[in-house]
Amino acid sequence: MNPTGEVRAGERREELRRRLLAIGFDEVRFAAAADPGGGGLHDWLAAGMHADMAWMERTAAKRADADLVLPGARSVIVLGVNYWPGATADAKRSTANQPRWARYVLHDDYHDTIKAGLVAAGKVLESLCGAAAADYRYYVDTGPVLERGWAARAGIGFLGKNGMLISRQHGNWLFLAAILTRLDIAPDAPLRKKPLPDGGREPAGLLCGKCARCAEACPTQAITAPGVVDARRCISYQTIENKGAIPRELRAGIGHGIYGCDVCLEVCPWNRFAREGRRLLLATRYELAELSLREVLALTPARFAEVFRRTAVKRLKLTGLLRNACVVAGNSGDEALLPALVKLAAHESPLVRAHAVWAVRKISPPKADELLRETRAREMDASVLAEYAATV
Ligand code: B12
Ligand code: SF4
Ligand code: SF4
Repeated sequence: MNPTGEVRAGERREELRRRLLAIGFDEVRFAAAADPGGGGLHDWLAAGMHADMAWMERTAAKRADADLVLPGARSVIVLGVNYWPGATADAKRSTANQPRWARYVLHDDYHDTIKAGLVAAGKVLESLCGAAAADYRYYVDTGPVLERGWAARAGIGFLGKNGMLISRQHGNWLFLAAILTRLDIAPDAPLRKKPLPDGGREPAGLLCGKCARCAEACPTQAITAPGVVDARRCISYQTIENKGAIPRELRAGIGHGIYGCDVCLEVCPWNRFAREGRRLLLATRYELAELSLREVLALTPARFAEVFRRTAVKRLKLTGLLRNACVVAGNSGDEALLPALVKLAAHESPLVRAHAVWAVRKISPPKADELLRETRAREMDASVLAEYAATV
């Protein structure tokens, strides 16, 4: 490293990598910030696949070009954190008829815990590189940066047909983060051997071969082409990002998935190389997977705040979680849940009421009219009345 902020290959660059690994990142690699890489993003947005995530549209130009985020950016430090829980903990994650949580959410919110690592990484950068390193931007799913594209560019892994950044060491189970800097750091090589194809876009499915397990397993057919996920059909979007009603035609596909979806990740053969994560930047909350559906359906605002404190679930809010729980209950076919669902059909939120009505009618078409007689008589909201009238 010299006073102009050049960090060429060699001892100093490897010292930086060593110190960032020691903080708790499981992958630390470097990419040159020069070429924009948003070709795929623009097509995806033009097709409306971002659903109502308007913030994706607003920040599209920045996402495609690091220079618009940090003028004069020269390098991207791309970081990965392995969150594979190991086979034993994973086996406990869900049993039949238990609500199923995406693995990533069974931690204190990773945006917070990994951010602490990024703050520490910034200090390392400053101490190693001095004034030239002082201005940088760091993100962990928190900024306008195409994290998977940069990770592929830096050689952390390849973009799978499921859209995920897949690592040969960690499979699909890597959180990604990025630091944009004006330092000139010699880049690491990507896994592809050929120059980049169209518009700086990393090829999807580089190491997938003929495999198509992810697209075949997706319960809602959300993978429309290799590497392309239509958020409108994706259970992860519907159960986390969508604040409104879950489209009726997608509810059955959600199965037991109460928050997020790991189906296209867990079927991937590259996971066989994954080892249990070190979790230096994570705090596990595996006990959440043991909550029964009955407990979730009975959550009060106070209990919700207590159970999901510090987790990403708190952003969904109680109404969002109850909405999802009603869908899972409907799919379970479990008549023992009917009393809890009938109670939720009188909930103060029309969103919860609508999904509770759907669930009661799904579980027991013959009993539904009788069970819902009172709530139906009192119902004034058009969206909920539509659920009473719909075919299930
Ligand atoms: C919006 C979003 C979603 C949306 C849309 C998903 C999607 N397909 O993009 C929804 C809510 C559905 C979602 C779901 C999930 N998400 Co999400 N999501 C994001 C977010 C915020 C933006 C992704 C994005 O830009 N999408 C638009 C598409 C078009 O872009 P893309 O998939 O990144 O791929 C493009 C780039 O790679 C680009 N590209 C190609 N070559 C190059 C080269 C360069 C240099 C550059 C810059 C770009 C580039 O072109 C590709 C498109 O063709 C990122 C965080 C971030 N800031 O990047 C997390 C992120 C992608 N999600 C993540 C996770 C964990 C998930 C889930 C697994 C959560 C779950 N269990 O429920 C699912 C997986 C669904 C799936 N199969 O993709 C992780 C993925 C980690 C990994 N190893 O890949 C991320 C990176 C968050 C993080 N910091 O860890 N997500
Ligand atoms: S996360 Fe689930 S719904 Fe979304 S593409 Fe993957 S398998 Fe399909
Ligand atoms: S499941 Fe198969 S096709 Fe899908 S990402 Fe993994 S290797 Fe590629």
